Amino acid sequence: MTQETANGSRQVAKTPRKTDEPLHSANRSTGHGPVADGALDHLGALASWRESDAPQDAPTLLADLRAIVAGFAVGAETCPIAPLGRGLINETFAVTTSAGRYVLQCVNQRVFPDPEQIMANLAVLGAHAAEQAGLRVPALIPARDGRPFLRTPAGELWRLMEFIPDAVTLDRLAGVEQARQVGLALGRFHRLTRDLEPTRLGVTLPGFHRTPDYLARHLELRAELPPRDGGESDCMAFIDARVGMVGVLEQALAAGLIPLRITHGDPKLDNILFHAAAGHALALIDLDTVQPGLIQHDLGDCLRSCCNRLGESAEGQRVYFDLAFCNAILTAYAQETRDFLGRGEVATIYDGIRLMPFELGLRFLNDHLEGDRYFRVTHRGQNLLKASVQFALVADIEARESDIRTLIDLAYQGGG
Ligand code: GN1
Ligand code: MG
Repeated sequence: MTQETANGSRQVAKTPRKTDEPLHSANRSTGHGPVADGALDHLGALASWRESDAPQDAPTLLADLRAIVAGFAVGAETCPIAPLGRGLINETFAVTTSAGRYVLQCVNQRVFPDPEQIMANLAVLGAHAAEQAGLRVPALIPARDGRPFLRTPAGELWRLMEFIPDAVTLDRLAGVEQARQVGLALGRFHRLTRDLEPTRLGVTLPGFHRTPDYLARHLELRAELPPRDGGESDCMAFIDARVGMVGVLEQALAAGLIPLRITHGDPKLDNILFHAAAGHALALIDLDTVQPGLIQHDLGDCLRSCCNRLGESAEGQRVYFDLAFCNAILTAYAQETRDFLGRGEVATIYDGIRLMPFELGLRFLNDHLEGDRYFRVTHRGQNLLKASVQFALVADIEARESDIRTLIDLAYQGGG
């Protein structure tokens, strides 16, 4: 996957000016600093490290945001525009106007080479959802020129979506009933998109879950940059011991044992909306990576996020994979998917559960080695820490392999 689509004009457009209040799509829960100063500290720390490091995101100015909102026909803004969510890629804001509440988002074009393809996919998905009760795709608000997005003179692509009311995201799952809701939500997504021919959607992120490509990139980086500290060396040794498994899903696909389907691509807990009062899952959001893929990727990604109860930045604690949550998610997921998944798909679910945290660990480590250009970070070393957390999760999954396989078997044998 290309990570080199940095757009010079974007950097220029986002250079903070002193005359207005800057905003940032900060991480509320981690207290990720909101403004320009934090970004500059971060740069200072990097300067001693490697010259090619560039700021990942400079803050967007409130005045810019107001001008962008005015490009959509949604009435006058009535509340301050506020950063929303904890996404690591796009910038996201909540906007309230006289016409209602909305989610405003800038699509990160260093990550997504063709954001118009995302918007085209959303249109196909939205039309499919209109026919399928239960599949919720947030409505896009057209810009004043009628297009479903707005391009700024600097080339940024912004979109405005309906704000789904009474919905919340969860930092962590509080219990097995919430875990069950996660499994139902993902299973329903796969069930309701199963009759959508995968080729109707374009590829928005080429090679997104091609684990062998991340390994190949890793080996290139390693040849250029030998490990500089114990953390990097430990991660590299962990990877070396597992190179044999990275192609397991590609091989199954090539052998015709598993099919391509429509996948979400990023069904981590943050991307699942729950009803604030009733607690049931309402929708999967963050649909940019909906594209042809493998259900094992989605299930593995969802489980690595939801069953790691300490979170992606679990510093100094023993990372583990929670089997009770895994069981609740798998059982509910199987309830929705039992009648259409093939035997080969069920037989490779464990491979996906092991592979996805491994792949994410590789991606975090590669980004660390490349100078934190892809994932938003608050400080140098964060991607390395996150890589080691994912690898610890892989080790725990491996230690519990037979239990996890039993849970998969039970889920798919069970009735109802
Ligand atoms: C990114 O943008 P966000 O936070 O939803 C990433 C996922 C990772 C996730 C890890 C397009 O998702 O693949 O699993 O971070 N999305 C992309 O938190 O790379
Ligand atoms: Mg995402």
